[in-house]
Amino acid sequence: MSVSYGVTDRVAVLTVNNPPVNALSLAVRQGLSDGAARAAADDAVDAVVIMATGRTFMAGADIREFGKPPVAPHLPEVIDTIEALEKPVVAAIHGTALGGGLEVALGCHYRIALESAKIGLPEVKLGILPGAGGTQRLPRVGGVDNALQAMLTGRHIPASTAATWGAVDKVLSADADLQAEAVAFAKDRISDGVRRTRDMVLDGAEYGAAFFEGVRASIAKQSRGYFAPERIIRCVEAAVSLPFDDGMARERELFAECQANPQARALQHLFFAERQVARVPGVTKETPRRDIRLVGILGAGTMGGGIALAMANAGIAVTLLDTGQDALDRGLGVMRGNWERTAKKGRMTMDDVDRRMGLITPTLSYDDLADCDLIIEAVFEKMDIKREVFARLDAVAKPGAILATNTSYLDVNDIAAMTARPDDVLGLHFFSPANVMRLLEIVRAEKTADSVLATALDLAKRIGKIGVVSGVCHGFIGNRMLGPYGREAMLAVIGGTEPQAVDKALFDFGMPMGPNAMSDMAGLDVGYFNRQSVGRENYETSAYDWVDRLVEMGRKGQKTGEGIYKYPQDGRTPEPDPVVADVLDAEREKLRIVAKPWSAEQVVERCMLALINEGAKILGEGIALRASDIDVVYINGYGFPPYRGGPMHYADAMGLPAVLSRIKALAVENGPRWWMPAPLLERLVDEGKSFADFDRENA
Ligand code: 3H9
Repeated sequence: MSVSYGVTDRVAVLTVNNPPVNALSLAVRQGLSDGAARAAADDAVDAVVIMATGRTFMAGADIREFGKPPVAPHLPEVIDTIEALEKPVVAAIHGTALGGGLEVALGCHYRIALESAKIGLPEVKLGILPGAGGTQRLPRVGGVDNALQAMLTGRHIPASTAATWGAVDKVLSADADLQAEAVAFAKDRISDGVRRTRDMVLDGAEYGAAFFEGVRASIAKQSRGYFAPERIIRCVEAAVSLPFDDGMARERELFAECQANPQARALQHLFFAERQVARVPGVTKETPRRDIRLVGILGAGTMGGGIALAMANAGIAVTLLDTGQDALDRGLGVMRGNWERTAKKGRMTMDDVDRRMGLITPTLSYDDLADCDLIIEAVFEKMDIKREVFARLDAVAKPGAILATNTSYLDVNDIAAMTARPDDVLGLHFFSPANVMRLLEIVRAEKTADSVLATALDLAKRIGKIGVVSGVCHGFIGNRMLGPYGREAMLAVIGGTEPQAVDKALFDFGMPMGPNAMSDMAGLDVGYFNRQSVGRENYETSAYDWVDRLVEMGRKGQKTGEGIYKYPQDGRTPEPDPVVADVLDAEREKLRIVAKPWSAEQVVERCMLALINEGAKILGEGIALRASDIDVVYINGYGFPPYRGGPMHYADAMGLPAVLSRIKALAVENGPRWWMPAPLLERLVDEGKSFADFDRENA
């Protein structure tokens, strides 16, 4: 039974039971509808409570039903039936009342919630909008500004905050008996009668065109490229200017527009992709985990310091080792500064800052790492140094400690072989700034034990990261794909496209910044040294020789004030530099290249096809477990626009036959060296399949 019906003290209690999150599947909608009708007709009932069992109130519509033909009763009708009851209806909320779940609660006449509960309308994250009255009812009960904030950010709002908005009538202590309290509350409402949200009148006078223009301006930056936010604003414009039923009709129309937009499919793909990453062969609930209480970090620089911040933010104690007192002091100073800035913004107290600093113990001695459960090295990216570090760690670490390298490119099998315990070794590749970026690539080496991998996956969750497992290869999933993408961008420049035009094309596609600006930010010398170490025969020299000239001129990017761009204003805002144009001209002459600018479409197409083809190779080689894992990596680590679903979903949306035929055409135009189609891509096209099919078949 998805919804049970019981009567206590003349109050009907409808209890939803649809684990794991009580999504509003067809059976639940039917159950609620039937339950409401039964309560209406039941002479032994004067009031109604709607609640849910398990870990949460209803967390929304069943996302798995999206894209399938809708089956009645539809959620808006179910909610109308509940709201129309002549007996007071109380929603009793625990866990999270999200999306359609909150919309059910808003259709009830009253709402009570445990202190630990949260409410929210996170549809925007799925590329849609609240489509069961949320856009019309939340502004009425919670205020227009609050409702807009909730719907545009998708944030979860604590019950106590929702109570200050008027969206929750009573907050109960977290350990209260919710059902008993709800029944008592409902009985007390019998004399008050029903209170229908649809009948609440919104005073539209305050909310004219200027107000909504202000809202649009305030979200312009974070919602760049997204389809749903503008439609949410239009729904709220309707809420303040139209009668309830007309507002509902407008919501229906705009909801359908969102559902039909490819962004909805992309974002819903991402929702499930982010939940798939934790499914890893060899790791089950039963796989033993190791206890991580104390983490050792080698290197107090930007990366080590960022990892230490991430650990301490999650309440995990850290022993931070560096080779000199100055480096340690500098690192600790940067960390304190980081937290103090957060405190100044009001997001933590100075006591929190002190508490977190108290979790970090600096040291200059390897011996102090002896108690650590996990040790992560973030030292200079050179194999000789890593080898030495791991040999020393092997000597001091306690038995069972996990040894991790934060290398971005180096062979984790080789690093593991430096120890007598390769099964305890893995890669934990954080992205800078490590306390901010959500991605953590977890590199499973040949001998990494399942328990080590399982522990790393759990730890990722504990520190608020999304952990994606990668096999061993040069650059793992993300940086390996970045290579061909960057190559095409740099070829566009030497081919005659201005750096700012290349950057604009990819920015307009939805990337947070273009590859030239990104290279300047990361430091042009990083790639320079990497190219020197791999050797000229292993990369497309014409793409990068002009960049190497800049580095040799001392132009290393933002840190030297000049790189591909110059930065005279504030050290961060790029401006084109005629000196670079001269360098490019000289290089073109040397290479006998006649400058012919690429169009924006050409830039985007070649960069994306390069990314997709490399992704397909990574998938075919088994470095990534799923195409959707690659999407999660690229969105969370490299700023790929979430509303395009990641490079592999983007390829599926283009159609793999079209992708393959363009790659083959580029191989003809430019030679096969960089454009050999990935064998997996060819196979999938032969079989008439997509990357999503590949994932389904390999699940
Ligand atoms: C909506 O309501 C539209 C309406 O306005 C209009 C209708 C007309 N459906 O996240 P977890 C699965 S749109 C189906 O790991 P947690 C999830 O895939 C919806 N399945 O747990 C996973 O499955 P598996 C608006 C769902 O404790 C399992 O449940 N609502 C749904 O970390 C556990 O999930 C939302 O966007 C769903 N709605 O977090 C809320 N939700 O085990 C989406 C979850 O097979 N949900 N699953 O991998 C969440 O934000 C989190 O799941 C929640 C729990 C916070 C509830």
